[in-house]
Amino acid sequence: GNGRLGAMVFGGTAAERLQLNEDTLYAGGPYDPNNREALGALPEARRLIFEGRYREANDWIGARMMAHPIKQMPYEPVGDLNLEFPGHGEVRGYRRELDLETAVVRVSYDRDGVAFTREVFASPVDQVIVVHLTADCPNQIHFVAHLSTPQKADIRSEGLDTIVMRGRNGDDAGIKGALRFEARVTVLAHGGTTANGTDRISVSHADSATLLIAAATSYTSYKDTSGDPEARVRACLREAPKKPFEKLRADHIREHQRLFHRVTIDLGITEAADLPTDQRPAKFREGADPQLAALYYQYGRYLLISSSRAGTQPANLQGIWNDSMTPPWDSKYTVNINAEMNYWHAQSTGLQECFEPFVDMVSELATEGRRMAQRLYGLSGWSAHHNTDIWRTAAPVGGGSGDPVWSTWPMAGAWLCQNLWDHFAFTGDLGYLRDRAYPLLKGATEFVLAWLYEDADGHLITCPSTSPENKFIAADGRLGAVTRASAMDMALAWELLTHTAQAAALLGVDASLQAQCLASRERLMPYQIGGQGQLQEWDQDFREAEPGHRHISHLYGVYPGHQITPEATPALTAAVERSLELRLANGGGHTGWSCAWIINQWARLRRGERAKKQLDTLLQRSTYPNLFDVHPPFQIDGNFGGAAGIVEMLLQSHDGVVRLLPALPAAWSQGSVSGLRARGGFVISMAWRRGRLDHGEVRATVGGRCALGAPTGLAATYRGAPVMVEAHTIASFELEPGEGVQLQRAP
Ligand code: FUC
Repeated sequence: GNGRLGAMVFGGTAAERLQLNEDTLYAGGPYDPNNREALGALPEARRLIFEGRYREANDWIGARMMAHPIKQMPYEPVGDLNLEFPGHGEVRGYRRELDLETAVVRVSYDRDGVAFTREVFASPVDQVIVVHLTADCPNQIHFVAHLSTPQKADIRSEGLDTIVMRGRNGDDAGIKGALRFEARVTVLAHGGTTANGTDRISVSHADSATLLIAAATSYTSYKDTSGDPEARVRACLREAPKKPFEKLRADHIREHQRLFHRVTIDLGITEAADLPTDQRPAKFREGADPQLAALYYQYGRYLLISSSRAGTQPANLQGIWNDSMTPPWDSKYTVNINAEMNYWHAQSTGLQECFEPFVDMVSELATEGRRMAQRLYGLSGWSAHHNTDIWRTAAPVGGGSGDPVWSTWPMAGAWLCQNLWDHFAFTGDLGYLRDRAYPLLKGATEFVLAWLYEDADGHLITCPSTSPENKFIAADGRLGAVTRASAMDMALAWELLTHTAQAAALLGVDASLQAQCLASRERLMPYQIGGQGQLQEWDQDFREAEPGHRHISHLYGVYPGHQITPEATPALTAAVERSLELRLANGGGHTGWSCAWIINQWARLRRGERAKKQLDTLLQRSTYPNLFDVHPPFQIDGNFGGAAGIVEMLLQSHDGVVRLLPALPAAWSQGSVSGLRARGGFVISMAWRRGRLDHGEVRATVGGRCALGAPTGLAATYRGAPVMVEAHTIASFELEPGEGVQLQRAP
């Protein structure tokens, strides 16, 4: 992928299939799903909940407040480029690889003594997917190329070197398709002869061949579909064919490595690393393949670099690798965990640029979310419910009947703002904070302050409230989902109010809003510890319908939040541990993303062995042979959350302290990293041996105070002078931009 165009490259000998995606090709067109009957329904919903009539509240909300249509628009594939290689069935030495270093796929084999190589990459520089076919003897390249698609489209050849597909996107749930799209393939054969059929190009006896694939839609913005896809693909194919293949390839690799090379990681290497990747997860569990974790981590970075770049759409549930017209959960943006998880590793692994599409999406969603807040609730500010699509709709939707267990959660604004804040926290970029993040945080805060509701005890609560996506068993034995003040809602409000107050203070604006945020934060319904010692999920200690539920929404305050930490809140930390144990004992963590979230939780609780065990599970149980995360067919969030979890075991910075090796498992007793990022704009490189830091450096980019600690202590050198940092203590260093602290093993 190049952020915008993605291809699944299937490999093979007699046939190759490139399954193509373009990041704006969703069904439907701009639409307004906000339910016009909803306004005015809220007081009755609240009354029912306060009377404990949860089921009735659920039905009331389900009948009156849901979006029309009740579902959003699915992401759709462009189609396939098919290559046929007559006579290539039987070959020797077949090898297929994806090189993460170069972002090039390579298929190679030997047929009748001729070595064939096929290379494929998606260039972010030239905005084309490039396929290059070579053999080690002249005149050996014969193939037929044609396009196919599940879309409504017309496919035909143009001249001897071009195949064009022109189509329209699908209608869905009564929303008419408003997009046109075009895919165009240019076939450049070197030597040999070229012929065309109505929809195909064939090449015989060439020495080599290069195919350039461009695709585009008429999507211009979430409100405007009037672009010209033909002009767009022609523009991509104007310059690229003039470049020699080697130049296309070198430019692609340079741009990939600009991002990819920012971070290195070494967790040890064994012979298992020589095995084909699909055989490695089994060795990982035995502890025999620590390099697989490092590979998984870099693969997570590769996938984000490939699916999210400045100017593209953010990575959706399947990144840009969806082959279905009706993908699971529409392959769109689920914002009650999945879309946010996609970016958890962006900051810590040096991929700040890849985060830009997320910021763009949130700012557009904020516009639609403001309209939703007015229409549905009559409230100011903006928010969204648990899903959005490329048309940036914010209203409550759900599968089938739109059950409120999913939909009744107007808190997505707060969660999305956590990612926005973190981007500032990691980069220290005040311009970004002022111009982009703060207006969005402020708008989300306006909504949350208006949404918070004072209960009889004077606490600020949310009502209706769900704990995504869990259900409880009410006193009458009936299932409920909608109640008051879920732990997650309170945690989201706490984090948002904290960050908005901090941002306003840093920018020197909105003094009264700052005060209001802090005052309201103090009045939020506090966490409660339930009868099993667990962190209570809802306002009452309900029994859970599904004790092993995949969501651990109530633990938000540990990760990605930072309200609960072992130092600041030991009793709550113990309750979180208990909650995790209970979830896991009942089969929790069974989806890839859930497993990945739990890795991050254990790491924040400084439980390195538990985090590692969960990572074993992720790699063993929730990883396909190509290392894609399992949530059938595939969901990319687990890849990203898993990569974030690996960082969290090695480096944390959420509580104002840069903590080195906070949750290092015994299996990784020796290793090194370079280029990791911590909040405050610090860049960390370090090596460790026998589970203790050996040497390293913390370097400031923006400068400021760096509080630093490690469980085994450090010998630091600061401005030429030695500073001992005892185990479990924290030392502070004032750093200028570019200045560093050198670290050595404590004696
Ligand atoms: C949430 C999860 C599901 C799935 C979907 C995309 O609804 O509960 O497991 O990940 O998002």
